[in-house]
Amino acid sequence: MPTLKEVRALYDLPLLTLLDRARAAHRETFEDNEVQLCTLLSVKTGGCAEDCSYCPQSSHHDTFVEPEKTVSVSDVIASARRAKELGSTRFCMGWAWREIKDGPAFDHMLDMVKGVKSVGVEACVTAGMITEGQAARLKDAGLDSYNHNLDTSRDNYKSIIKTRTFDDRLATLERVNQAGISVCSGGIIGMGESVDDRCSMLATLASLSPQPGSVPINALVAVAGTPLEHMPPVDPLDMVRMIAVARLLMPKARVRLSAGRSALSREAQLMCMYAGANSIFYGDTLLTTPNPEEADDLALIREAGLSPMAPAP
Ligand code: SAM
Ligand code: DTB
Ligand code: SF4
Repeated sequence: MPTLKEVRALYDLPLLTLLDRARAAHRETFEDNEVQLCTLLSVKTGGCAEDCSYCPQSSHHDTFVEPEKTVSVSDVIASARRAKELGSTRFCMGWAWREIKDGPAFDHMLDMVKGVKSVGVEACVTAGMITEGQAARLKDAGLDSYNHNLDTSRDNYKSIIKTRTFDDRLATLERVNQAGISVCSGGIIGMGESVDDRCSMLATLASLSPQPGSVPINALVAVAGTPLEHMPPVDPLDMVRMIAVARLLMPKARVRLSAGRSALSREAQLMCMYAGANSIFYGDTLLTTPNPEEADDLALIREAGLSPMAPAP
């Protein structure tokens, strides 16, 4: 595991030196100028039992999100098909659950994964804690990746979430890895954490074996009614540093410039990509909060000469 001191030394490099190093690491593994477009769909929205301070879907906070009826298997597959037509090569489905319970809802999840795979895109699920048996069944259904973010450092975890522990999180990631599903795990900045908290989270992510195949870096979307609603906006250069350090520590991972893009200028987004981000969520809504309009993203991609990642043959 890289030590906190080592990670902090990277984070504190002069920004342009950090960018040079991250970019060199990036180009060793990835196609230059390529960005993967991912579509997010909230299959089960709101009413979650966990108390994550940042989350508008927690039943502990009174926000604009109202619990909604779960999306049907056929509607999920139809939206994956639409996403592919629009150029996405990865389809990420979210459930506002603390954990997966066996039964009809889990059986539907398996059918959704099979259906999404048959469309010909990568399938990712994020649905809270899972057991060994459930991870094995998801793998059999063809799931490529399971998202479960560490969100913050071990030390800061208790101040953000009280209904589960950092070790619960790591145990789920271990089960995902054991089942042979690629781990997608990252975190959020802008929740009042220190720079050491950010670096410590990245050190833990980089110490997973194997390392995550996908690392989403989110800037907090401060939602009215959550305990973090008054957090000041993230400095875009902090996103750039986080992404560059993630790229250096996990050179083979797809680093995703995730929530918070609506608050970033085009220049800041491009700087994040220069630092090693090679994926964005594409579509005007994340799970429940706004994301840039498709047309604006397409214009940015075109004007910067980026190419959306091509679908697997
Ligand atoms: N319930 C599952 C879980 O927590 O693992 C899956 C869905 S949850 C919404 C997925 C991730 O979204 C969280 O781990 C968190 O990183 C991110 N997220 C949620 N609310 C956010 C916010 N307001 N700003 C930025 N990221 C957020
Ligand atoms: C991730 O790290 N960010 C995405 C995805 N993984 C599931 C979700 C962001 C959610 C932002 C708040 C919302 O829209 O509800
Ligand atoms: Fe529930 Fe996930 Fe939101 Fe936490 S982040 S409240 S577990 S939906």
